[in-house]
Parts: sequence; structure tokens; C-alpha cells
Amino acid sequence: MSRMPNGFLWGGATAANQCEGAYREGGRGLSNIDFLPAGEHRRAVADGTLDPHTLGNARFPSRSAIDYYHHYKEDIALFAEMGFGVYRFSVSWARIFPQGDEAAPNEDGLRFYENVIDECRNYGIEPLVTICHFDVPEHLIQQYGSWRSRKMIDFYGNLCRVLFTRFKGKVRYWITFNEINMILHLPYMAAGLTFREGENRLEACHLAAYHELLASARAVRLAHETDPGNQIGCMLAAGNTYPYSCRPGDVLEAMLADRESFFFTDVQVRGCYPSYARKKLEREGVTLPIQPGDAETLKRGTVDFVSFSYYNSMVASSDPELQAAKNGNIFASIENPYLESSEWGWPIDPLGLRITLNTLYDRYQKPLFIVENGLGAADTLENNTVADDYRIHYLREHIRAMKDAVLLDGVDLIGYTTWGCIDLVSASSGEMRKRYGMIYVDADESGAGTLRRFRKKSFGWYQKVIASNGESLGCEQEG
Ligand code: BGP
Repeated sequence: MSRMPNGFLWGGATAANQCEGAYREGGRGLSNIDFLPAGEHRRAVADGTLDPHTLGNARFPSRSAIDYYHHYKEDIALFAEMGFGVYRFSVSWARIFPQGDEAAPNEDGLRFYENVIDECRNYGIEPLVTICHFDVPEHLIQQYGSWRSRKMIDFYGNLCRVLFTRFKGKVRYWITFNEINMILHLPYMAAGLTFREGENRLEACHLAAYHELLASARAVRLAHETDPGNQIGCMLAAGNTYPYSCRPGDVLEAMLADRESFFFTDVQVRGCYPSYARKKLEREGVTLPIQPGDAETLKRGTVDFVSFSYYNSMVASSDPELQAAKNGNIFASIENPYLESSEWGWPIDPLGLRITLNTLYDRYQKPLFIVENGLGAADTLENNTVADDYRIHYLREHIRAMKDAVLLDGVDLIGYTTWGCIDLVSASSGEMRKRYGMIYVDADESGAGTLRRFRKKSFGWYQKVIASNGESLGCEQEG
């Protein structure tokens, strides 16, 4: 028998900004994500070097996305048909507080999420809510400079209070910030940060991250105070960095690269800035605006579980030539000669998932939750379906590695949600073409399409995986 432990949560994940669309409906305000263009300028906007408001007639794919806002019932019914026990989604901050700094929330926005949650509950699906998946109300960016302002802690706190109160008893699992370490890589996309000419970017990012960490810690306490049954976690973009060789210099580089990802989670789990981070910030001339009581806030707001996305591992070396040859992925890495890559150049490393699970569990000794994993690929719809054997293969190998981590290594894992269980807009590229779903959505790069949903081959495959609690990985079905 190689089933996952009883109660293991299987499901899928989406984010408001990549699927909802309807960006001006129900009283929703604007957010940073509405200004992320498709095409060549996306990266420069996402990393805060190009002001999106200067772009004339760019297309902003999140504004319409897959129109989940009007299709959520149909979509959740399909998730239920696959047998989901959990569905991870995020709320759009600007739907609930259109400006971000109002005293009272927008009832229409709240009702939308209430409907989503009730719909899940009707099918016995556990909602897993990401409170902030990259989006920040535009007004907070213009007025306060987004997370560089300490006031953001209170605005985010209001959002949390409203969510915890309104959905008490209906939502048990919460995540404070999606991929909190993304702030160092794509600060505008991840946290609404833009930079002035000559400004110290690193300092601004760390200042904003400090405020997010305080906000996260406060949210944890508030969640527990509101309902002791709440489980609230942190979330990082994970994936270990391997040393290019056993040369000690390479091993050191790999360790340092890993620390860059772990640093935020270290704070959220352990309740204080780790000594290596304090030293590094000191060396980099970054001073944090620490106020009396902050240390206590961090200490008392440690998370219940550690969730993470896993797409790939990375490679580091101390050799300057190799360092110079890093790829252009968001988490830049030296190429690993032992791995194949996706069409978008993301290495494919199922065993890396087992390694990552063990690393995180060794480090934190907290229950883990894989809340993103999947293959972005260009699918072809034929006869109302997609023969996505490549996706089945990818998922199967990753699930196998996950099972080994749990069943052989003893990692405590709450659940597994595949990323983009329904096709949605790609965060890094803004494309519709980069599809992760087990449900195909008829929408293309120009925003055209019927928006009809189709079951891919992976839909039936995942249904069987879930029904057998991971025992049947359906090897015989692979084409
Ligand atoms: C993570 C994000 C998601 C998602 C995923 C896949 O970084 O949390 O929002 O998009 O990556 O990335 P992409 O869409 O760039 O392929």
C-alpha cells in the first residue's frame, strides 16, 4: 500500500489576479496587477524599473483573465468532479477595500468571496485562502508608496480582521502572503514597489519586507484570537539550490543562495531575524526601522504551517565564469546538465521536491503544505480535449517524490494543490499560452476566445489519483 495518510488534502490552486478578471465590477478598485502588461515590457514593470503608467496601449491580461468572477460556479463544480478536498484561492484586496485605506469594506467584494467559499463548502471542499497573492490596491501605492510605509501593516490588518470575522467557521486554512521571498526578485509584481532614480532598491525591498513580516505576525495572532481553530501559514517560493560541484566554494554559494529564500520563512517560523540575515543587512548598509514592541510582535506571531511553491531546483557556483552564465529566470540559476527543462526554460526536477520537503521539515519541524506545483506548457485543444501526457508525466513524478518524502522520510505534509488547476494568466510572462490547468480555457493571447472550459486528459488522471489517495498514479495511461 502506498496511499497518503488519511485526511491528506488533494486539490488545486489559483490566484485572484490571474483568473478573476472583471477588474472594474462589484465596486473593485485598481491594483498593481492591473498594470502588469503582456509582452516585452512585463519584466521591467514587474521588477519595478519601468513605470506601467507610461505605457500607452499595452494589453493588461489580468483585467479580463479567464473571467472566473462570472464562471466560479462552473469552475468549482469541475474541481469537485475531480474530487478536490481543498481549493486554494486568493482574495483581491481591492475587491474588499477598493482604495485600501477605507474604514469599511466593500460588501459586494465580500459577498463574492462568501459565495466562492459557500460553493466550496457545498461540495465538501476545504477553502485555503491566500490573503495577499501579489496584489496591492493602486491607491495604497500612489498614496503611501505601498509596503515601504508602516501604515500598510494597519491596512492589511483591517483586511485580515474583516476576513477572519466574516468567514469564521467557514475557512480554517489561511496563508498570509504568497511567495514572500518574491519581493526581492519582482518587487512591483510582488508588493507594488517602484523605485526612484538612484534609490537603494535593496534597502526599499527589505524595508517593505520588514513591514510584511510584521503584518504577517499580527495576522497570525489575530487569526488565533478570532478562532482558535484557524490554521495560518507562511508561503515561500521554494526549491533548493544545489552546489555545481563538491568544491567547497560551490557548496558555500549554494548555502548562501538558499538562505536568501529561507530568510523570510525563518522569521515567520522562528519569530526573529536570523543572525546571518542581520549580519548581511549590516554589511549591505540596510537599516530596518525597528520600533519598540516589534521584536515581541514577531516572536508572538509564528505560523502554524509552512506552505510553499515548488517548480524547480537551482544551481550555484563560486566560479565567476559559471556565475556569469546564469539563465534569465526569476530565480536566476546556472544550468543543471542533469535536468531537462520545460518549454519556458524551467528545469524539471521531481527528486528536488523530495529534497526540498526534507530540507524544510528538518529546518522548521512544522507541518508543510505544497500549495503550488505544476508544468506550464503550450496545449493544443483537439476534439474538445487536450492530450497532455507531458503534464501527467510531470505531476506523476512529482507526486511520487512527495510520497517518498512522506512515506519513506516521515515528513509531515498537510496537502498538495497543483498550480493553476484551471488555465489562467501566467504571472511571469503574462501569457495565456503558458497553461498549467487540468481544465482548458478557450482564451488566447489577444484576449479573444469563448471562455468555454474543457477537461484535459490530466483531469481524469488526477481524479483517479485523488480517489485512490495517491495510490494509483496511473502509469498505464501515459502515452
Ligand atoms: C508562482 C506564483 C503563481 C504562478 C506560478 C507559476 O511564482 O505564485 O502566481 O503564476 O508561480 O508561474 P508562471 O505563471 O510565471 O509560470
